Amino acid sequence: MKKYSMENIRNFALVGASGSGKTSISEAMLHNAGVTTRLGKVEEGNTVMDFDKDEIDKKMSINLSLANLEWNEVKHNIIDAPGYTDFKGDLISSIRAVETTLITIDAVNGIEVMTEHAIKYADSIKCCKAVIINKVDKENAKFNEIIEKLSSLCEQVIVPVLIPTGLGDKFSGVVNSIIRKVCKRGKEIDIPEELKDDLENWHEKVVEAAAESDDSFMEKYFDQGSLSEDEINSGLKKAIIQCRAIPVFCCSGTQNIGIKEIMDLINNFFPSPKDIDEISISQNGNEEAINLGTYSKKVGYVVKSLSEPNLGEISIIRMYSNSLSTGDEIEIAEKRAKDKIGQIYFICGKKREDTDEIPAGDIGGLVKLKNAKTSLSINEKGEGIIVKPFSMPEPVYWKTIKAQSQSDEDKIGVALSKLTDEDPTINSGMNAETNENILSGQGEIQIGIVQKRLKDRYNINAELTEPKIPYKETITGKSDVKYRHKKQSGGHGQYGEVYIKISPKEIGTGFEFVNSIVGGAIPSKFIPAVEKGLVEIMKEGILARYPVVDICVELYDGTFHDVDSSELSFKLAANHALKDGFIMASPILLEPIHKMQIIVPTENMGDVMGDISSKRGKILGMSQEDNKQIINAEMPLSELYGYYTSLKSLTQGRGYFTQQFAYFQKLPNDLAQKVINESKKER
Ligand SMILES: Nc1nc2c(ncn2[C@@H]2O[C@H](COP(=O)(O)OP(=O)(O)OP(=O)(O)O)[C@@H](O)[C@H]2O)c(=O)[nH]1
Ligand SMILES: [Mg+2]
Repeated sequence: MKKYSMENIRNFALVGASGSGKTSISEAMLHNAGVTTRLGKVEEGNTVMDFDKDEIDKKMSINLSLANLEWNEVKHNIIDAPGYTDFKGDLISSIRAVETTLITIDAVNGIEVMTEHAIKYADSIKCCKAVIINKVDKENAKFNEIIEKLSSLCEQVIVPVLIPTGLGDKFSGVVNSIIRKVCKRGKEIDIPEELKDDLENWHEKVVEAAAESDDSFMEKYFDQGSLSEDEINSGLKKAIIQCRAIPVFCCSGTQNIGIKEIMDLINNFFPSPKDIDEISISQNGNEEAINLGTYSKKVGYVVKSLSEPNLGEISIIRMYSNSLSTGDEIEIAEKRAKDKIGQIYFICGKKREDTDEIPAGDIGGLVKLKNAKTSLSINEKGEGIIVKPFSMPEPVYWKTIKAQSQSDEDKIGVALSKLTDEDPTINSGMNAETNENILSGQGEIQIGIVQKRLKDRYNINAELTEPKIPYKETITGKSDVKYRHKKQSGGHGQYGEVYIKISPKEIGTGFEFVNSIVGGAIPSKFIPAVEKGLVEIMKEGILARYPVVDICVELYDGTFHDVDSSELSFKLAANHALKDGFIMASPILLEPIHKMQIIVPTENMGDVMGDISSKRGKILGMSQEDNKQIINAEMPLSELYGYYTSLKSLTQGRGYFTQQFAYFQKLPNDLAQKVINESKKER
């Protein structure tokens, strides 16, 4: 396998909304570079990147895929990231592995939710950006409007570099605003008259962006009003690397028009790993940066760990400094766990090619490492360097997952952990309160794929149901009760009597036991048993089998029997006393309330706000950002579990939200009654 110096490598990730054409564009690139002999089609399920069975079935990417090609002596490592919102984890992981985020926009749909996510994520880790407006061959395709929207959305200067000769069926080639030439199928043609004025304006933008990247260029530009061709080229590249400018290209991925021109521009203007000499890291909790020019130890990043029937068990790794070779001992920083490097490959879709090392700046595949999980960092022992630290999005979709047989139940834990290894936005874990295995993630399709892969890969049948709500029980009133536990029917009897006062405590302050026994009314050796009995029944729940919280129980009197009293008798007496006293103290159910930030297009705001109120939600405040409304709200968890689906339908998939647990509050009586009846039925 040919080796490339760092200057001759271009790592970029195709990211953006689902259906915008990322897989089709990478397919055209691979075809132009001679990696394939014919142009595959997503519809026909024969593209290089969408090789997974589920991807072919759904005609969309589900996992990020990697491929490499050579274009005029330069190696392109292309990551094709899935665009569906459920697969945000792979979008984030892709952006962390490359120098340039190549954001794909559908010329008909324009800027979508995932376009904005991609821009936000790339900005948050200072990754260079470029934009491709794809599908300009389609009816109703737009170009200038999208440029305007991008200008209002991004801090950077938007520099149109490849402009369509026309839109829809008038699209036949691209106009390059740097060299002021029109290219049709790789051939330069004369500039059509009607484009000449616009081209001058676009070219001016290019020169301005180049000038702003360097003081001496700026000076010359002010003095002479222009720059030389070399200055324009080096200035524009600098502006891209400084994250000051975003070049915009246009093309048709399926017609393979404009793609070769884009590949040339990637060679000339995208940063190589050598151009980015610093990466942000965190080490022992300190956020800092390492200089890749001077740092000599091994630093790498697990872009994706995959167990793929076609590809096998593979960890895709981006190396930032030093290199990885077979036999190397490494450490997974986040886990401080060791691993040993086995066979190494360069990856092209589902194909892999043996190689002996992954050098700094390159991306390759390893036989799956034991501890390497998507988005973790690779170091030398003891370094503890986390590459480009990033917090994964909180879950917005939850299901209870249950194996349908005991033998499947025994296997499901290991299988789920393998599947969550692949995508860190998927979590599975027992909810100790409801005793359910909860699978959470970014959406319906993602969780559905997990269920399907349990079946396809591990032959496990698992059912997905709505999770139970971890309600709590408490009281609002007081009661004063006594309970005598007495079993004296010959032989060793049982006897214990307790007098307790029960009162409510502030929500969230927990349980308090007060021992006010005087005069040995109850021998002190039995007092712990009383408390144990209280705690036991509190765990089990009284009203509807949910944990009892935030009460104070004062034990102030009791009676005992010299022979028949025991820890058990007093535990049982306390058990029953609390059961009776709790019911008499105006018991209520508490429900978990989550705070949320909901981001929706302005035009959907009215519907979304109405929907929040209909779900017993509370709107705390609102703010506007560009054409979006940010709504801060609170909502009961019981309504939040289904919120992903309703927000999707209210906003046609353009709304999204984040959420965190906030506090517990009283569940309204009518709903509480339903929960109580439900638990009675279950009992
Ligand atoms: N007319 C036209 N159709 C295109 C073009 N590019 C892609 N398509 C079609 O758009 C659909 C989606 O293309 P994909 O390449 O799968 O899009 P994607 O961005 O990879 O989508 P996800 O994998 O879901 O993120 C397919 O039906 C393609 O044939 C284009 O330039 N012009
Ligand atoms: Mg795709």
